[in-house]
Amino acid sequence: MAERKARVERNTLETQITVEINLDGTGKSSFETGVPFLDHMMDQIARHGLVDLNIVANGDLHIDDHHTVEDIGITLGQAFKQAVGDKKGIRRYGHAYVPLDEALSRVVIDLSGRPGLMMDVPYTRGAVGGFDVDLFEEFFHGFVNHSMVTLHIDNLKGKNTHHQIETVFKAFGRALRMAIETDERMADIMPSTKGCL
Ligand SMILES: [Mn+2]
Repeated sequence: MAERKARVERNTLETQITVEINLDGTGKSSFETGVPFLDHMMDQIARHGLVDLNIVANGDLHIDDHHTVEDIGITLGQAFKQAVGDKKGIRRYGHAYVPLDEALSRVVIDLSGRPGLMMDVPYTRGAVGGFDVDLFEEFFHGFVNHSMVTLHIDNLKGKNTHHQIETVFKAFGRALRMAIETDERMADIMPSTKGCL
C-alpha cells in the first residue's frame, strides 16, 4: 500500500494553518496552535488513532478561538481525505466506546464520501479553562465537510466537562483507527457495492 501521508497548507485572512498527517504512524504529535485545550484534545486523536500529526496554526486569537478551531478542523479534514486516498482495502467503518471515570462517549464513523455530523454532547459547563466547548462542534463540522465522512458523536454519560470532551476525542481517535485499518482480504476491494466511495 502507498504511503498514507499528506501535508496541507491553508491560508486565509483569518488563519494560516499547516497540517501534516501520517495515517500509518505511531501517535507522535506536535501542536503549535495557541489553543492549548484543543492541542490536548488533538493529542488524543494522534495517540489513540495511531496517526502522526503535526499542526501549526496562526489565527486571529485576539478576536476569539472560533476561526482558529474551525479552520484547524477544515485543514485536518482536507489532509485526512488526501492521505486516505482511494479507500481500497480499508475497513471503512469504525466505532468506539471510551470511558473516563464517570464519563462515557461513543463515536461511529463511516468514510462514506458524504459529509455528515450528528453530535450530541450535553456539556455540563460552557467552558473549560477559558475555552468555549461549543467550538468543538465547529471543529468537527469543519472536519466532516472536508474529509467527506459521516460522523456520529454521542456523549452518553458525564459530569465533568473535561472528561466528557476527552472521551469524545479518544473515541474519535479509536474509531478513526478502526475505519482506516487495512484488511488483507480486501487488498484490492473497494468497501462499497457502488465500487467507489
Ligand atoms: Mn485531560
